[in-house]
Amino acid sequence: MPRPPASALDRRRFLQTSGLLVTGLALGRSLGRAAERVTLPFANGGRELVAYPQKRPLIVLTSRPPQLETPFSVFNEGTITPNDAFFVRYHHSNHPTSVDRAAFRLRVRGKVNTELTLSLDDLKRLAPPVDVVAVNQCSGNSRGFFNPRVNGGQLGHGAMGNARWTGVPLRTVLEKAGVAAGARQVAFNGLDTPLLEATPDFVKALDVDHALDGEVMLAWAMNGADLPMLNGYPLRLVVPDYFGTYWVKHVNDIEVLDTVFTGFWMATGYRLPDNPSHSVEPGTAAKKTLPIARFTIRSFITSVADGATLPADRDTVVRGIAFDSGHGLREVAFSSDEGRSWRAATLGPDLGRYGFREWSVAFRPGRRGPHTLMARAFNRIGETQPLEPLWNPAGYARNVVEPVRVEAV
Ligand SMILES: Nc1nc2c(c(=O)[nH]1)N[C@H]1C(S)=C(S)[C@@H](COP(=O)(O)O)O[C@H]1N2
Ligand SMILES: [Mo]
Repeated sequence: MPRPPASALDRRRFLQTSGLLVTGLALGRSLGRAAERVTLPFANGGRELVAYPQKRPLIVLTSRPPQLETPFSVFNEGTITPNDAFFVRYHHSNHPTSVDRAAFRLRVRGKVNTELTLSLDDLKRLAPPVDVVAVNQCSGNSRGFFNPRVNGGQLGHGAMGNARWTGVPLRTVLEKAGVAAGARQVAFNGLDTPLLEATPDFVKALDVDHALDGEVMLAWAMNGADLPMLNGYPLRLVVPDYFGTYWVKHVNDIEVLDTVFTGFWMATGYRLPDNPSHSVEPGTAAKKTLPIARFTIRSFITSVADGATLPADRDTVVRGIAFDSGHGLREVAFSSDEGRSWRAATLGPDLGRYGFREWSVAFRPGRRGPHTLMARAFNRIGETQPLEPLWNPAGYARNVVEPVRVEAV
């Protein structure tokens, strides 16, 4: 029998495993059977799948704080990631497990002409809601594949997802407050707090021009429903084509600054080598760093898993997804001969330049035996994925072409 844990979220899980809210998974556990498990394809890749509130069973990286990754097969089911399958990342174990919607207030303060305190209804009345389809991806997505390995959560490819976000442009809110002359950055804080006094609160900042670009959004809905609690209910920042670290959840405090923000999660954490490839010689440190910002361009084969068997003399439709840094995809190239020759895949519907784009290609092996499949995306400004991995000490922004080995029979 598990011991009753401290936080409300853990308590709910405790009740689940105690049989009050029995799921198939919990039942399996309470009968002493092994929980559902997966093995990610790197050393120490064994993981448990657990269903948190509002979530289907997801791959657990850590439970305090919750860090859950999406099983990769979900990305083959459609280009929109369902809310109950969307990954979860927290830095603090003190994260909200319930929020009183009516009592929630967003404060806008600092270098503004008028400080604001807005309820969710005030926010919704400010302007007609806007929508954007955008990928949210953790900086450390795919970190487990780094070689040499690096410190940090050893994630597979599941710390990403694509959703339709609904909210109000941040610009509308900042313009209502009136950004004072000389403003440099805008800092964002949410309801979660560190467990230990020594841990710095999770606060992120954007340059004022970026915050006012009309694309950055304060979102209350995801795929047409309220944000799931674990994805930031009731309000989060959406920063299209920027890594997830900027997408502050449960955001309730916005401060306009006339300085560059110096908090830990900007000045020390989430930094990349300051050079054009944002990489260094594997195993070395960077001399100069800068805050991580935009996504690197990526593509994945989703319909065929590494080690799969395919018919040798029939077509198989190989499908996948691709996304870039918001400039728009130009092409996804496909290779079935380890990158010696490439041909263009067919691109699926365009949901906007910030979302996943589906692609597909017909592949007939022609001979029995092993084949290596690869996808490589190109965007409109000529960016593409490297064929050899780039390395940085924090294990961020991986975007190498990921080969899939199949056996034709
Ligand atoms: N309040 C708060 N917001 C946060 C974080 C956090 O720890 N606290 N983590 C950030 C990071 S690093 C990522 S990758 C995304 C993940 O968003 P998700 O949990 O909705 O998938 O949330 C961001 N927003
Ligand atoms: Mo992240």
